[in-house]
Amino acid sequence: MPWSRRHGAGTAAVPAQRGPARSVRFESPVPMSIKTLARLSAPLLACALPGIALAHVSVTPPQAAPDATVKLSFGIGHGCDGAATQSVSVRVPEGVLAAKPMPKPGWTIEIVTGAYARPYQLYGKEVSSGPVEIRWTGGTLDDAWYDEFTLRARPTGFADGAAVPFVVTQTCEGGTSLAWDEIAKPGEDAHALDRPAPVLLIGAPAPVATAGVQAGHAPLAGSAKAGALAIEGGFVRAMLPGAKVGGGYLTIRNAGPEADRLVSVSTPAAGGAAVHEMAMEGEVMRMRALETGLAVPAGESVALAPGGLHLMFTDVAAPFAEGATVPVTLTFEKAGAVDLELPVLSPRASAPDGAAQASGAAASGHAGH
Ligand SMILES: [Cu+2]
Repeated sequence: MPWSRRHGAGTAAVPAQRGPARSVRFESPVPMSIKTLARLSAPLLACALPGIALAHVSVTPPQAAPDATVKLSFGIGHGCDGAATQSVSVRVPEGVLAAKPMPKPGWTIEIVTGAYARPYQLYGKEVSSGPVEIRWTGGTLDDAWYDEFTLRARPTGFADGAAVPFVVTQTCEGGTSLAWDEIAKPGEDAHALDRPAPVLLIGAPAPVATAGVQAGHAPLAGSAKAGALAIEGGFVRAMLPGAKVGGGYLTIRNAGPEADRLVSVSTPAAGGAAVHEMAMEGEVMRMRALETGLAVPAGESVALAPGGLHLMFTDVAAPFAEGATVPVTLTFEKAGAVDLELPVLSPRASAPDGAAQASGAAASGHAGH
């Protein structure tokens, strides 16, 4: 069994640590079948955000309140080029204190400690060192399986809205490794990254959006009607400061007997707007513009939703801010131009009622735009 291999050839692949490091190893006391565990969590591997490759390493929940202890699960969706994962290392970012791994049957835990860049107050005590890296080694996670590696930690001293990347390195059978260490610079398009580090957003939980639940005569935010078409449940996700690219989602219902086609999207809030689809490029899911528009068959609904079809806004002048609205014009071949206001929900919103946002839903879990 490959379990007996503690590290494979992974040590060299682990990023450098801060300060002098010390390593403590714990053997997991429970010799449970890892096959069973992997099977239980196997369905959770979809990627929710437009343009981010499927099965990138994710962090759940994707958002945490400032200065609060949070349980974080890192989802590993595939091996290294088909080879089974035998170790997973999570680098604990500066300012994330008191990291404690959750034991994992079949895996050995290693906690690497080191000096912090500055002292922090933790429960009334000053701390200047602590865990800087957590490693799970000695297990086997097949390329075809999904599993999560969990730790508890306390992000400390981050500003509301901060994005905290966790560098994750997988080491696989045969000694190959995969480092999820790319971090989008301000203004850089996170879509372009091949190996993005999973990012934890720091922020108080978003208030539940009212769009979709308000009653009355005024049209719901994010909805509109034009002829046989009804646009429903529209929203855009809030963007990180400096981000240039945003995503929008809505459902188009065609109650009429004739097919229609969404041929263009425009908004004064962005330099460019288009309908994108997700498509496999080799092993990687990428997005691309629908060159001939989006067909809306008679009597059917077409959903633009996180992880699939979406409105893509590029060259956004001022990042979409939660609580605001974005005016959008959809132009259809037959129904003509339809104006609507899309409410800006949390960067993690996956539905207009906010029900699934930041709740650890399996559908979310990647870095925002
Ligand atoms: Cu896109």
